[in-house]
Amino acid sequence: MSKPGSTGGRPHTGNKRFISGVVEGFYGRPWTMEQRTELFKREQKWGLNTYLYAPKDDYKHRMYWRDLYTAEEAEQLIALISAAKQHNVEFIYAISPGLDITFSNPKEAAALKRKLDQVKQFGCRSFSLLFDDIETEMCPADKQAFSSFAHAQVAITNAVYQHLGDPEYFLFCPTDYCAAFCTPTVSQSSYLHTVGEKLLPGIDILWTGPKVVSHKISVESIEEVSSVLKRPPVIWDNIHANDYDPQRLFLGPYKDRSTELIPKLRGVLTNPNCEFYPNFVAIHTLATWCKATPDGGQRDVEMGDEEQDPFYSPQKALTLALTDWLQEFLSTDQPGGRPAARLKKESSDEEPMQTDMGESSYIPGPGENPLYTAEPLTLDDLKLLSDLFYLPYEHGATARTMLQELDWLKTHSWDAAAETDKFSQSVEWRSRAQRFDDMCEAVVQMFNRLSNAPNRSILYDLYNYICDIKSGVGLARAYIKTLGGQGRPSAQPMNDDPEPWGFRGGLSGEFQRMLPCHGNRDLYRHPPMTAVYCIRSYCPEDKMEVERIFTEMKSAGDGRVPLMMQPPLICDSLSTGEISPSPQCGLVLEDEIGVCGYALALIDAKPAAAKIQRAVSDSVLKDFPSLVTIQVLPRVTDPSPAKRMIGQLLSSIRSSGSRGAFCELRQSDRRMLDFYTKLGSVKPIQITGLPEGILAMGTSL
Ligand code: GDL
Repeated sequence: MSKPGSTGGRPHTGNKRFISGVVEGFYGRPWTMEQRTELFKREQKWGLNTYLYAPKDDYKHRMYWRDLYTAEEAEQLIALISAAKQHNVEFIYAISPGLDITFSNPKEAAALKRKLDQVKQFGCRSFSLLFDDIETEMCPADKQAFSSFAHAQVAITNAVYQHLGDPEYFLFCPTDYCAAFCTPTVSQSSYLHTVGEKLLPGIDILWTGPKVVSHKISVESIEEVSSVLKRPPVIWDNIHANDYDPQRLFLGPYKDRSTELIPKLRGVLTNPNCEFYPNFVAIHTLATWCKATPDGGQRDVEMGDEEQDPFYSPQKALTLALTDWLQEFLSTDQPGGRPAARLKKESSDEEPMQTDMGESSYIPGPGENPLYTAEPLTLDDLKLLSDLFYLPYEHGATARTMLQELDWLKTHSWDAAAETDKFSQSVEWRSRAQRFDDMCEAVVQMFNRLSNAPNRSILYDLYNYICDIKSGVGLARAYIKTLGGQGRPSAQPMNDDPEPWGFRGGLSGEFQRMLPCHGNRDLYRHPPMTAVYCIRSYCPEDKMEVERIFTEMKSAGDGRVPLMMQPPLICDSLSTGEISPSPQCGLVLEDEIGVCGYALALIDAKPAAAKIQRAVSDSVLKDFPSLVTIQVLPRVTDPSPAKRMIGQLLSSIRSSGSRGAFCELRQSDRRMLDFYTKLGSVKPIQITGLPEGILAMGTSL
């Protein structure tokens, strides 16, 4: 590796080389020795120079930090350290003694030195002490010996640093390693001030930015912390870390850190996804970023856009990374692997990427099944994959479009039922539903091509995530099909007895959904609703407004039959105010214009039936003794207020002891018909003698 002071074409801080690379610092299964060696190769190829060994759940890194390595472990570490050297990568060995160290006990300092001496014997020259994620309260012995936690940490770190002979690279991770952890602020943090003043100047300090997972890191924030620490920090960047959420993976580009930061920092180490292979983008784009300096690189972005970094475009860096990654997907990693030979050729002029004409190749005879062939993965597939698993605070463009479309299709679901020739909304709804379906299909196709890719190691690291997104998208797709009236009952996500993949997320998902704030931190924020609705109890003064809505909707229902000629419904007398709803069984919906809907019920439907001389058989009334009616003006495009009202009504009816409720509908009233159908629990029922064009639906309570 380059000697101190040599820059390897990369930026300087003072006369020191800019530290760039990877920290294996996440919780969970550590990478294998083979993966780490592969990492060193990549780092060298892409111009990164450092690897910080800090796997949180490696026993001897943290939990049993005092224990020395066995001969077998030593052999592995020696090989690893030597592999790093071969690839010009600085291997920094980190230890995390903070869970239980007693700072004031000389035996503890001795144990730490003994352990690091052992690693030094393995050929390691660079070290790090980490005090992140630990209890901040000192034990009584330490309280007596040190005036603060910072003093305790600094004392042991300085002692170890000097014991090891002032290594060229020695990193310290403070307990307050981001602005959010500082009390009260970065500039007023006595902890950071002590660290800044007392830590020997040859020791560098790790910092994650404003938060543990920082969305953006600004130049000003780095200037502020540097002045307190009295040195520029090394960024421990958690932008691609995914150890805190098993459903997330980050395949977006390194982003929202201006390249103006580079001369103000001592270095950047990314702590990426727990899965090794999917880190191709995280590390490749960081390498592109590190090279993007006024002296080291060219301008990467057109002049004139103030918002953009002139030397680094995340989009371009992503495309570069994905283009290289595609090649890796397409090369087999299996000894004797065959798949590339059987990938369908994109054009007949092209040679297959790899031929496999081994003895075991089976050639189907006449009339036999042709061999299975898989479409090769494309760059567009990888772009889509990256968009679906982008960054912690941002979805990729396609993911955002899919969420927007789903949201629109949901809020305009009533348009789906509108008659095409009458309402242009329906045409729009259907074409947007088709577009959404196409986007879902692209996800499925991407999944298929990925799962046939020759490189199985990358696939296996991605597998759970791509299955998860495929299922999530599949549910949304089935839902939109159902709204559009094309859903097969078995495909309906909300049927009575769904398979376990119809209710996703396990217990943790259930906990989340039960919390009132569920979803309010979703990355896709709902566009502000234009209307605010209020549901309140019906009172006699609402009679006229309710009747007005009833008349308006009746005439909108079937313009061909004059109002007077339409046969009455049992519930009409409720809507016209001739019969009052039962207690707790009247609701009115208001928006900013005024009353825009109502829901009324009778616990006992008989008097209303009698009023229009409709004979409803006793057997029907036994199962469905109560009657409901609901109407909402077309300006209410959001179906949820109507669902709320019906839910509230049915719950009042149920608490009165009724076994069920029914309603009558005009067949021409497609909107209400659609509404009840989509509720799922309300089903058509047979009532003999209903006039033509009228049907009944009921629900048991
Ligand atoms: C942290 C931990 C790190 C973990 C990351 C993301 C630091 C300094 N420490 O706080 O080990 O991977 O969060 O969960 O970042």
